[in-house]
Amino acid sequence: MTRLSNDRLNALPADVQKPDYDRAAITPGIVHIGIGAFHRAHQAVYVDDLLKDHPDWGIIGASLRRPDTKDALDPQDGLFTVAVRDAAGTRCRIIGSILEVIDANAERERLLTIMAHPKIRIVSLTVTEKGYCHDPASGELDTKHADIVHDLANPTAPKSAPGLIVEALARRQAAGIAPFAVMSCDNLPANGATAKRIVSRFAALRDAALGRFVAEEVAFPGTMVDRIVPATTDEDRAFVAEAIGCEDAWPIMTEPFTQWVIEDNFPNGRPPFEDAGAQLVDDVEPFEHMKLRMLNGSHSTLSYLGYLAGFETVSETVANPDFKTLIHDMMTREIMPTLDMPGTDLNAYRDALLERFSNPALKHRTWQIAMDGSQKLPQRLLGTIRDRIEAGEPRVRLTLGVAAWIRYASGIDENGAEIDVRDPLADRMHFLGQGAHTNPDAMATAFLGLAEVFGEDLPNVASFRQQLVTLLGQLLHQGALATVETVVNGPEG
Ligand code: CS2
Repeated sequence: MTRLSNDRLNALPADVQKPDYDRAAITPGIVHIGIGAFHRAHQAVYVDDLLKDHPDWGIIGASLRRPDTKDALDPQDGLFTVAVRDAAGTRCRIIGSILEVIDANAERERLLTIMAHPKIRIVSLTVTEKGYCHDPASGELDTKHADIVHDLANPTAPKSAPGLIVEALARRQAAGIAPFAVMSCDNLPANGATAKRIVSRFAALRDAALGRFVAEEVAFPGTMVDRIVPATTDEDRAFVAEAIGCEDAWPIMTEPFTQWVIEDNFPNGRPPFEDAGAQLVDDVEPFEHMKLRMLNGSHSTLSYLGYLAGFETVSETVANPDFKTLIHDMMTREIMPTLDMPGTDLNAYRDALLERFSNPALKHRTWQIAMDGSQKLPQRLLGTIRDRIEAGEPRVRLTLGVAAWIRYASGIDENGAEIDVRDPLADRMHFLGQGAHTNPDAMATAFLGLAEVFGEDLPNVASFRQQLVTLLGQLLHQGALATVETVVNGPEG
């Protein structure tokens, strides 16, 4: 079968949407680091909508870890399919906004040269939580992180996202070129401020004046990003090939819903993202808070409990009435009271989330969401738990989410089989869980000792610890299905 490429665009079936602009006329304005599935279903689509009228905002993508996206997209002239799925069917659209993908490991110098070019006015990021090389509990740069140690020793040939950004900014400063804005699109709390703290600290460790320059002169607009994007399977590839009449090595499968809230802080210019449906606001933090706690907090809870209960996907998990009730009540009774969102109908937001989780056409695996829990838990569940503790309010469902993570991260499932735990702390957590499956107290104590997850405060809150041990005991002795049933029908708190 022929491969998707510029030459194929005119031969696509009529129901497949394709770029409405001349790709040859597009020039780059954005470098995006972390060119994974999420970026391609989200920011790349918004930009694609704008290029007809704003052709100087094309995207150059970079991957820091693996060359697999480049390998897939190079033979396709950077084109790929976004397939939007729901119960009504699948709609395919070809996206042309990514002009090129650079493998940072193979072409680091060229990537830095491009990032330092005056035409690049935004460097955006989806490098996932762990790409920030930070301590998730405190949000500070982890100066002992292997990549940071490497980049401080080799500042002109950096490997990490903070290292690349600072080197490119230093080159621009030396050449008298205005800095680009650094736009984090990751699910981190206050992602703009967090990126700024991490990147300026790295710069200061290189050189105090460079640190001041980054802290004072570089804009780090915060964003809230939202679209559910399950990993692509071979079945999806075959489906898309049939629909578009040619082969796409890496189509992206996603849901109809998409949301992007952006702090309007781009001194060096930006495309009119609002024309493509983004919301430009002065303060993005309340939106981030809402999304991280409501959507991602529920997602993580469903993924650990669902996986343990033997459910493969999120939609299968919420098809179980007890799991759905658990999440509904967790949002309503334990999360929503911690949010300050005047003018937003949180009940409607919750109902829309439950609807999205139920989308039967999306095969979003619980195992996929379960990845990197040590990096995700602080902003998804633990911040909410802290607020509930402070308010003296019940939090049993949130704590069950944490207990399920511990149960999962210990690496053995309910049938005694090994779990493929993907997490920067996987080895340490496996060690902590070993032999502790009959002793919830010992297991909770061991995990609560992970200061980069729980901080110094939570392990000392006796009521939290106690409830965690009880729930972990139930998970270990009765299993996830029975535990969820007990919590859903049990007394509050
Ligand atoms: C998910 C997110 O994998 C995960 O951890 O919770 O990727 C989620 O699908 C997105 O944040 C939705 O916007």
